[in-house]
Amino acid sequence: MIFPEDFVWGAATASYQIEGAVKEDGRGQSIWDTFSHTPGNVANDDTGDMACDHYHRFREDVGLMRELRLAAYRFSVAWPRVQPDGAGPINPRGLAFYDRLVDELLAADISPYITLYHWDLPQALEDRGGWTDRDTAHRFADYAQAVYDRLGDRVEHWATLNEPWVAAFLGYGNGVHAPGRRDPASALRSAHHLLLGHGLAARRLRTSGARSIMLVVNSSPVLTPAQVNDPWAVPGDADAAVVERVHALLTRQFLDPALYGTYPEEVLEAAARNGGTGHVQDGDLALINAPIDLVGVNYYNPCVVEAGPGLPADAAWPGSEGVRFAQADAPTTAMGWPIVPDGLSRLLVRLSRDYPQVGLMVTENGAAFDDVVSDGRVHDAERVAYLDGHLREVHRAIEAGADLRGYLVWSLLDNFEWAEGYRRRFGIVHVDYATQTRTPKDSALWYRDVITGNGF
Ligand code: IFM
Repeated sequence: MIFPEDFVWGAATASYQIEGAVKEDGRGQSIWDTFSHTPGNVANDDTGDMACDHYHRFREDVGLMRELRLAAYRFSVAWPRVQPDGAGPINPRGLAFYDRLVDELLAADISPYITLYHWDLPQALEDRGGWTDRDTAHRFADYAQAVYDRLGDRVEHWATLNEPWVAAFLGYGNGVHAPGRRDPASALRSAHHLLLGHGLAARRLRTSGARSIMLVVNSSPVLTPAQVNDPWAVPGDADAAVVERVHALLTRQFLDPALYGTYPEEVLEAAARNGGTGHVQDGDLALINAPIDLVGVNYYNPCVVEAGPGLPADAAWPGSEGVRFAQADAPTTAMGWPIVPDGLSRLLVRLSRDYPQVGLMVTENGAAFDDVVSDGRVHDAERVAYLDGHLREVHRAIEAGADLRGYLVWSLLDNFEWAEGYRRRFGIVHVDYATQTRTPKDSALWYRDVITGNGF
């Protein structure tokens, strides 16, 4: 099972999850600093204050990437490091960190893939309304420009946003993520302003000369319980209707505006029932529909639903009235997420048919398990099986015609898993948080061999 010659193999991380050094070199406060320091928001009241101390250990971490033969490393830039208040003066010491990191990666022959926004909004912007405020989209474009001006001479691959669905609907909808607001209308407004920020930033990047621009979404195939184990199962009319509605709320809400300049009816209806559509101004959709090259797909598990007549909308899913979110009949990871590898090929094939104008890249895929170090090794056989199963489905999607450019495992390192804190380990490299010792798990060594052979 050999992958295309130019297939890109790599790993991904995000700033707040690994960097630590939250008060260093002029970094401003982010919404995740505020949120994690508010007791009760994060398991064990963990915070990203230290995380993997990557800010000081990035050279060691790049060394690990080189040993694992990664060709690409996707990381995010912390907006409050670069622009402490989210507007106004740029902090050169913050940018200098990413400058050093990029140079270290290039010296190791690893391509940097930069994500400009992976959820650490400057707190000063949140104090002015955060993503519910249209102005935040314009501030994001200015910040993107500042990062590009410093790194664009060496970095080819740029992603604007990571998982805007999560930022909007967990951040402003059910409040499980920062900033912890719970209001469906705010979540829908935020989703639109995130998209507007994407469009404005993508245009600035393109005009400045960026060669490869990407939007990264968390996407899942939406399936009925019967479809999880039987791809040929045909749902009844009521189930089929909720499947398509949830697909529109999860995936089309972001990719239709970005790639076609339109909103699905289901999203407009949800907005009409939750505060109205006044935040969508004339010309916005044309701005959002900026030319991009790739869609990044973060896949972990399918979304399983069936008709649930009379049920109210879930707090994270405005527009989901009458939908029952169901369990998949499948084994689960330590997150309780069902393991359904062929969900990935089903998803990739559908996305490549619905959006043929862009290439696809799996920008995150991986799993948390309860790993233990023994005699300097971590025998994470379950993670190896998870990655093996999913990579076979990536290959299957390519054979079915999907224009798939690469695969980035989530994550390089165990790290701060948002509301779950440090108790969930997604890394292929184990991190002992007390000593900051890194130990490549069996999955890292296995992945290195897959990369070396460009397949199995
Ligand atoms: O850790 C997160 C990441 O920040 C975004 N995608 C999903 C991962 C696992 O939950």
